[in-house]
Amino acid sequence: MSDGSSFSITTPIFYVNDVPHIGHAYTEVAADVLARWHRQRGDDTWLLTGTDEHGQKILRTASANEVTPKEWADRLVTEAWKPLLDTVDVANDDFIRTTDERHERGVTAFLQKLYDDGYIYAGEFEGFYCVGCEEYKQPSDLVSGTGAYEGQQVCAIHSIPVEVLSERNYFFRMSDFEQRLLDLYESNPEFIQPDSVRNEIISFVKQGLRDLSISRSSFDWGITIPWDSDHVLYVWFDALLNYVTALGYGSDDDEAFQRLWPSVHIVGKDIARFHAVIWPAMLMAAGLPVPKRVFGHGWLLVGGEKMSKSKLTGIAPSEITDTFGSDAFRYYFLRAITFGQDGNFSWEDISARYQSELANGFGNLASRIVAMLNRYFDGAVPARGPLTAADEAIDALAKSVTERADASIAEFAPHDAIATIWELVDALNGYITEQEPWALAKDDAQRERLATVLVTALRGLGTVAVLISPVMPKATEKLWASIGAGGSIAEQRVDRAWEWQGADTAVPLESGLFPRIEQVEQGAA
Ligand code: ME8
Repeated sequence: MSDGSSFSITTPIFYVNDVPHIGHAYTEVAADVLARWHRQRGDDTWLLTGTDEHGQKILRTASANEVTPKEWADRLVTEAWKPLLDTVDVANDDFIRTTDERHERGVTAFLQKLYDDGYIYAGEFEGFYCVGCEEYKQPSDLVSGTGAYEGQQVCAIHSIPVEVLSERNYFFRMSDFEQRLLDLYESNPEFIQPDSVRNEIISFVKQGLRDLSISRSSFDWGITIPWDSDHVLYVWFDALLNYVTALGYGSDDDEAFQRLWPSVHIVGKDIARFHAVIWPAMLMAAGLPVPKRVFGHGWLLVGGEKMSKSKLTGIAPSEITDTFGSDAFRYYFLRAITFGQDGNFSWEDISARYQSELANGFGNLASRIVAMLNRYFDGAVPARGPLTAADEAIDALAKSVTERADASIAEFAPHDAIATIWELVDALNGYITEQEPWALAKDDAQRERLATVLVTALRGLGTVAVLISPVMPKATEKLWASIGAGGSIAEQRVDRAWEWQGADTAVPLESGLFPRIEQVEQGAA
């Protein structure tokens, strides 16, 4: 990608029935790191997130709390979901709520178009529904219940009985799109990633698609079907449309839609099917372009099980950021887990990585270089003399790390990008140990060599700072000010990170980049 490409990326919009846990924060952070990286390579970047507020799950939670569903949603958005973005330092460009007027308007226009074009018809629905999943279920999706639900068929995800529905509903002709979807997956292998998710979706569609029930008439918390006010829209049909209504689809001003659609969707693999089957079929029916890509990341596991609030394994993001800070949260989850695979969270692991990779690896490197420039050159950055092979190797590595990290991000592999950046951190630490600037400093005749070593290290450090800034915006901003580089680090080009030549001055870091953690709370370990 070059200057001026557009990179529009989304997170799922989250249900407001409960407060966020680290699984939600993980999705937010992953999308934010990709967005920040693209922004810092000059792409016209747009990060969308938001909340999914209709449907029975939220209606029931609100009733249980004796408030209206809108009051409940307002409370959760204000007190929990928007604050999450600050907690983990997400720089989103927009936040859409499915109760926004702009969303309801766009959804209504979309539905009417599909109805007018014959893609929606009235029929009888009989089958199962899981309110936890907000999903229609096939008998094969159910498992035998245990404990209180012994003898009953329950949802395999929520372990609670499903509801039996028998309603007159409107249906979307999804079965019409079976072959077109298979053609899409075949002709565009990148459309669904990673391959494990892609294979699962392909085999699901190959089993045959049924038409989808898209309306409910037994409750009224949802968007009214424009031609039949007794029905509200099925919550997933409503929610998926957020990705285009946020860009102005169905309004007088759809400039953003024209410029930024299609987007890349980052979702958990649990909801990849909705995004890679129902959503493109809806778009095909409306004659709109399908998403650029659907990336289904893995689950955060706690004690080997998918972490979830309903199973009481949920950990609030602030439990981690209060101890380690938002930068370490972001670094840890993107570094420790291969993006696209499941990963176990443990307090021991985050503590160990914080200490060895952040405090000792990167933090010490930065403090040592800045301190030596101050001690030996009063913070005035000298010019480099002739380069040795060791200096040239550092310069060359900075360039190759920049290029490889950029390529990894383009492939949605932030874990690889970070591991690559750490090659440079480790090489710089090794270089300083080998070059022994403290020994050079004892000999006046080695003044030029000392300058060359420290400035070579400083340049490498600047490259690391720029490259890791989308992951750790706060620590790198502080470092950028200390090495006197000028401007905000968020304005630096990641794809040119290796070109940074060093500044004129370096001022001491007021405190370490990664303060010592005295004791780690192991509450949820
Ligand atoms: O599904 N590990 O919302 P939701 C990793 N409203 N990610 C996790 C996770 C875990 N243990 N648990 C949750 C919905 N997530 C719909 C989406 S989009 C048009 C509508 C993350 O609140 C992951 O991204 O149940 C998952 O897909 C999402 O939260 C589900 O959030």
